[in-house]
Amino acid sequence: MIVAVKDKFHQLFGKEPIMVSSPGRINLIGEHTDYNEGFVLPAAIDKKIIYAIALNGTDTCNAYALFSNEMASFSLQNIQPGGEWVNYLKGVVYQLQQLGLEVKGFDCVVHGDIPIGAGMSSSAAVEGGLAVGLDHLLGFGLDRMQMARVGQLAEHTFPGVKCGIMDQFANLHGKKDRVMLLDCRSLEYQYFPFEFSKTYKIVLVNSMVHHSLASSEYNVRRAQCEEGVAILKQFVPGITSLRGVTAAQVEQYKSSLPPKVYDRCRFVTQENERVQQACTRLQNNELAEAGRLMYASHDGLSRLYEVSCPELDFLAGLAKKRPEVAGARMMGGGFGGCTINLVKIDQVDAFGSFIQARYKDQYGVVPEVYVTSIEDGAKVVTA
Ligand code: GAF
Repeated sequence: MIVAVKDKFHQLFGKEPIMVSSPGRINLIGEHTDYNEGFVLPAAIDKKIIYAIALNGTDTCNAYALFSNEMASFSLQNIQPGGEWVNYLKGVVYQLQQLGLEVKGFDCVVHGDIPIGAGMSSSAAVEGGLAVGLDHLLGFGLDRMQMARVGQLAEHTFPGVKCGIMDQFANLHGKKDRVMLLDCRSLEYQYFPFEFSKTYKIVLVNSMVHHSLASSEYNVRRAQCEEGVAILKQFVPGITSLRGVTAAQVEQYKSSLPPKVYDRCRFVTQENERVQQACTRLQNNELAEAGRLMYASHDGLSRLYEVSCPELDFLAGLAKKRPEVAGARMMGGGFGGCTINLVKIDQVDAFGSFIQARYKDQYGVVPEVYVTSIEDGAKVVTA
């Protein structure tokens, strides 16, 4: 893929670019906790976005998407939201400008193999890749957390999704064969060796469902959590997020919370506890216990947070019956996309064929199956 992107860049712009590889991410557990200042357990993976990028000495940014064979251009002055994939690029440039950095015009070609809308965060990969490329070309000297914040704010201000920091963090901090425990309040993080990779693989199963309400419902969930915090503040003084509340406290103040808000708060506080437990279990290589926490996470996402869909429930339910699967759940924002499954290495092919056949019988569609590996975060590479 890198060679194809570079060749296209030469053909279109006739000069030498730098190349950036920017990964998608998985998340073992800790969903919808990031914007509640909770815990997440993500990793960067081998699916990626590739950029070829060079400065062009003008005030215009030209971007060619190889996946759709489209050129889009925008001026550095007065950048306004609009467009599909190019909206993410505009958002990044705009947010770099907001930091007082002098962005210069550039030409780029972008391509990738992260399935769009599959919950593997192709958007954070587009954002992080551009931030890394521009930081390298223009010598901004931004650290990785600053770049993650640029991507997150780009997402808030341009596509308008009020996302947390997990996806951009994972994209920019990933390390080969390591999962990361991120505390989204302090932004402290730790890398853990991916011990279970000796016996298990992370397999993603794509439901092939893309619900258009994903972004609007995402923002609704966030608002419901904020409503919960506003109410719970009366009883737990000084809290600024659901991170300051335990699942037991949510139970204690249940009668003061509207039913949906209660469910959302219950899920988030329970999920935070699950992430910490799962982390210990994974470090001790207690996969059956870690797997149980993943199934419990799915259950909560489906019943309490209501961000699953029948297809994802079906996939998680199928996995739960299979002895070769330690744990499975829906992954990412929800309303479609992938399940993440921990599958015994020697059973990966059998599991893939089984789940494809059963899903096709049920929904008439063959789900794509991706056997992933854990890789480094976004970086400049040589072609
Ligand atoms: C999306 C968001 F971008 C993340 O910030 C996170 O909230 C996730 O949904 C759910 O855990 O990927």
